Amino acid sequence: MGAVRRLGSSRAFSVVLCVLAALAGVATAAPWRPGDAPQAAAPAAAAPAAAVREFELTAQEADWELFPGASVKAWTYNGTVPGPELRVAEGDLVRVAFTNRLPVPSAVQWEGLDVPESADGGPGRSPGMVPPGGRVVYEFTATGVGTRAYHSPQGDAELQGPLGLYGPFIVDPRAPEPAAYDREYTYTLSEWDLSLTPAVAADAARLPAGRPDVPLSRQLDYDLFLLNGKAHEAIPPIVVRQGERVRLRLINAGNLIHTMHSHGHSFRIVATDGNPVPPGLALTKDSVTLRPSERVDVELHATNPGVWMFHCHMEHHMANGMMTTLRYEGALPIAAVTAPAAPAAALAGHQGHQIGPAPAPAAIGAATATPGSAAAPGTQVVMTDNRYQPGRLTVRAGSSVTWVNRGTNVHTVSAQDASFDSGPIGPGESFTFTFSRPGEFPILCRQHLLNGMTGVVVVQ
Ligand SMILES: [Cu+2]
Repeated sequence: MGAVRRLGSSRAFSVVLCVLAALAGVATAAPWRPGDAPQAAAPAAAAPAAAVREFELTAQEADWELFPGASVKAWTYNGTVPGPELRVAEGDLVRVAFTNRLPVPSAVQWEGLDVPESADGGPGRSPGMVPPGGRVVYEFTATGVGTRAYHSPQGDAELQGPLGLYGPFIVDPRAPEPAAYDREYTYTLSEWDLSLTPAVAADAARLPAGRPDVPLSRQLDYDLFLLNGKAHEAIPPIVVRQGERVRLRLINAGNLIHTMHSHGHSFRIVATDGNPVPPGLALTKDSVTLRPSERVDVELHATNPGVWMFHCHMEHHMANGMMTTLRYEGALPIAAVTAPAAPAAALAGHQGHQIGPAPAPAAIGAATATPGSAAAPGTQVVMTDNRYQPGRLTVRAGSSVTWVNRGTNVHTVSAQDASFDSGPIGPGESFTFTFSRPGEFPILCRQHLLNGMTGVVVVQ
C-alpha cells in the first residue's frame, strides 16, 4: 500500500499489475476483465475461429405436462420446462435476445458464465428488469468450458423460477476434447408447488390458507420433484450400451438440496459447477449432493447391464417424481414380485351417504359407481386410498359436496387451479365445499397425485 503511494499513479498501477500477473503466472500485462477470453487458454492455432451465436429466449406462460394427465400452467422460456439448452463453443460471442411476454417484469441471469455487468440482468442492474412486452439483448463472450445455466431473477419479490424459468447453458471446448464420451445427458433438477400458479406469482391470487405468514417465496410447499420438468416415467431415461462412457450433466435449478444416486454403478465426478476436476482429484461415488444452483458432471462407465434406478435419495423427492432409470439397450427389468391385482370392486366406487366411523373395506367395495351422473345437492364423495369415488360428478350451482375419507391414508381435496384446498383430511374425517358458480373444477389429492388420485366436479 505504501509503495503505491510513493510511486506515480500510472507507474504504480503497472507495477501492481506486473506483480499480480507474476503471482498468477500470467504472461501478459493486460488486465483481465469479466467477459474476456481466459488468458491462459490453450493455443488457438488448430481450433476453429470463434463465432457469433445468437439466440432468442421468450418468457411466456404455457401449458406444461408434468406427467401424462397432469398439466399445469407454467412460466417458461420458449414454451418448455426447462428452457432450451443453449450451447456454444468457448470464446464465441453470444447474443441472447430476451422478450418478456409475462405480465410481470422479468430478466435473465447466468450461472457460471462470467459475463460483463452489462449482461447481468435483474433488479437494480443495468439492463435491469424487462417490463411486460419489453425486449433486451444480452451480449457476452462465452468463457469457461462446462455446464452452466440461466434463470430468471430470484428473490422474495420475484417468484418466477419455481414456475419453470430456468435452463441449461453448455460451453463446449473450442478444440476437440481429449476424453470424448459416447453419450451425454443433461438433467435439470427442480421442484413444483401445485398451488403456485401464474396468477399467484402475478399477485392476482393467493396461495391456499394455512401457509406461514412470511414472504411468498418462503411459503412454497413442493408437491413434485422433477428432472427436466417431468416426474417419474415421463422423465427420459439414461440409455446406454455396454462399454460406453456416459457423461451426465446435473444442474440444480431448484430451491432444495438433492442427492442423486445411481444403482449398480459408481461414477466419477469430473466437473463441479462446470469446471473440470483434475483427474487425480476426481472422486468416485454413487451419490452426489447438489445444493441450489450447483452443477456436477459425472462420468459413468456402462459395465453392468440391466435396468437400474437413478434418483434423488431423499425419500419423498424420489417417491414424488425425482426418479428415472439407467437402462441398457435391449435390457428388460427383472420382474418385480407379483402382487395380486386389486379387486376391481375395491376401486370401482361408492356413493356414500353416511359420515361416521370408517366402514370395513368390504363395505366400500360392494357398491358401483355412476361416473358422470347428476347428483343431488349434498352429494358425498368417498375417498378410498388413491381414488375419489365417483371420480367425476355433476352438481348444480349452490350445491355442497362432502368428501369423506374412508381410506387409511391422509388425503386432500385440492382444486387444480388452487381456488380451494381442504388441507389434510385424516381417515374418517370429511371436508365440505359449496360450489357457487358453474364450471368444471378438476381436483386432486396433493399427497397422491402421482397415484392418479384426481377427479372433476362439474357445476351446472
Ligand atoms: Cu431431492
